[in-house]
Amino acid sequence: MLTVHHLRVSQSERIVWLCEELGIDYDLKLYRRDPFFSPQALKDLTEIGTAPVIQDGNLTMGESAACADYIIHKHGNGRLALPPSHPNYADYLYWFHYSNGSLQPGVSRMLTLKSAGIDTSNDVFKRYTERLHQYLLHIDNHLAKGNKWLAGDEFTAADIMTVFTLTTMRTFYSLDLSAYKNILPYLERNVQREAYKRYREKAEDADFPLMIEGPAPENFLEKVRRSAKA
Ligand SMILES: N[C@@H](CCC(=O)N[C@@H](CS)C(=O)NCC(=O)O)C(=O)O
Repeated sequence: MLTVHHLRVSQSERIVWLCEELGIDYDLKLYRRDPFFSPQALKDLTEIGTAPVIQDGNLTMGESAACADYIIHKHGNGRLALPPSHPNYADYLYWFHYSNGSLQPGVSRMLTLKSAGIDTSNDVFKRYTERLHQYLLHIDNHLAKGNKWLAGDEFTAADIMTVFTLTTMRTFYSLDLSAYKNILPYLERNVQREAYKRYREKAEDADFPLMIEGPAPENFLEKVRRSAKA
């Protein structure tokens, strides 16, 4: 039986959502942040200690893109990936990898710079702010061309990989998406999916805001820091 280890309010939501979309059997283990990073039980599973982690027989593996690919091909008969014979195969590959190769690092970098207290008038901060805008605009422009999903007409794992950064991740870095008029309805389409709703219930993330509105959501990090000081 496949086991999925999910840290609440984290990028492991992708893997729970994926399993729900595929309709496969899996055992879900839930963890809470302690207070911000992984709790010890999750840290003990891999050398890096981050979520997601999956276990399947003798295998224990992290990295959300690797976990997604593994589950799709080992347990999902390749569903939610496009095969090389599909006309949109390259789009699928591109957007699947863009999520963790460019977009997620783009937001994480801003989070790191801000957490380190960098002056926002600093040239490095300005350059990476502009780069993040490019990353988001790139998605927005692609959706504006009539692409319902990132790989075209079909919903795929490329969407599952991307939505975390445009939603839940915004609670760690208060990203304002108001300017991206095609991303917002795209997010709405994703969260309306029955499998997404099931992931939220099963992962006990349903009390957490969806974060699909334009204005920047409240910063979780600040909240944790404030409650630690109180
Ligand atoms: N590139 C990795 C990143 C994993 C990662 O940083 N996960 C975060 C959750 S968003 C985490 O586990 N944070 C807790 C910690 O670092 O202790 C992936 O895609 O799985």
